[in-house]
Amino acid sequence: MNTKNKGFNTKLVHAGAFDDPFGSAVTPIYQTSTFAFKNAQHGADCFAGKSDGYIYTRIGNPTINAFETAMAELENGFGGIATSSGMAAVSSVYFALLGTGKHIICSSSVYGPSRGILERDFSRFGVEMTFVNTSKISEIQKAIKENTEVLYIETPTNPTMQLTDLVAASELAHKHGIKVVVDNTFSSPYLQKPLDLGCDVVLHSVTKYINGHADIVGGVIIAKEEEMYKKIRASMIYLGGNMDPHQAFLTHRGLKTLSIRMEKAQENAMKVAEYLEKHPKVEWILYPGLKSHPQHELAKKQMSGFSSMISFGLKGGLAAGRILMDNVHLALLAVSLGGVETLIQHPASMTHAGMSKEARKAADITDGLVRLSVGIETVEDIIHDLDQALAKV
Ligand code: LCS
Repeated sequence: MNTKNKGFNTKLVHAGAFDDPFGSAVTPIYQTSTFAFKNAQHGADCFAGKSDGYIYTRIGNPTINAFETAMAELENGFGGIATSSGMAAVSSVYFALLGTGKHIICSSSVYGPSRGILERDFSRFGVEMTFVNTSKISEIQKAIKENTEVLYIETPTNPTMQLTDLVAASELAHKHGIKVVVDNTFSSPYLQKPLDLGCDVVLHSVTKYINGHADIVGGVIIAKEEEMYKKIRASMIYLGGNMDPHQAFLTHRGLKTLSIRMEKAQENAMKVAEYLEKHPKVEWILYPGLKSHPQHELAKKQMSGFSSMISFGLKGGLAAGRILMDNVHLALLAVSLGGVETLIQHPASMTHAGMSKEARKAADITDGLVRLSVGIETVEDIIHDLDQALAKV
């Protein structure tokens, strides 16, 4: 079915599907590493790009391609590139767009390894980098250099929930010929479409809201323009960070319910955030849906909902947070996020432990910060769980 002009929910369910010879209602798993050519000429034509046809699963595969097509339609981009993990998506984009002597500006608070691979590995190849709070457009402006190639933004950021104005950031970057890459993991295209807001590339850890069931690790990149799409796909193929067909099948299955999962999760998150905000043991809380969030107005403008990630700190800091995490029963004490189950974790000792203490401080990732990924369980149960654990603090 051609879903190009259909609504978002129709795209979630049908985009990417192709005519199956047996009429299969869902895209089958083409669990194969390679594809037979009709003859030698066909093989040569496939490699020369003169004929459509699959060659080898690292290069392309019908099951993976169905998911990539769906994601490109949902993000309003030219094409999608599915990867083995969110980090394979991040590193394929860096690999494609950076090089010796090039400079990248990156949000200071991003998922730890998205920053770590720049500091530890790309720096070894002569890539220059500046980490700034991209929610302040003036800080981006100050960081721009002659050789700046890429502006890499997470919004909202993991785990500090800072938002960046994507329209303003893209306008500024494009004036200087800089490409804008957005990690849209925390929002998903259901709530935020960076390419529509002027950005050039969007990527996801599909491990999170896109798949939504905590049973795969994966990633995807979507480029707005054909040239950029081809450049990143070529790099992904050489790096070898492709998704596999079974992973693509599961992720595409999860994707179909993105909107109803997100609606329920964010409805729950709003109630949990309101509960925590009033709790006497909570010192501070950041949730874009709360009026107290410093960028609540930007969230309303740029996103169509507030997602289900909450960061907060208790009076008593880390010691109090540890007691809370050790006493929850329904929420799993686990990293990752965006699944149907509620998760709680401590970024300074877990997801962002790889950053130096100074870098964490500069990025506002305090030792007392506790991160909650609110799931779709009965909200009274989630609140009751937090309530009984907070009573022990
Ligand atoms: N981008 C963001 C915003 C993420 O949160 C993560 C993983 C990645 C990229 C990397 O994706 P992966 O390779 O894991 O699929 N974030 C995690 C987190 O906050 N806890 O565990 C993983």
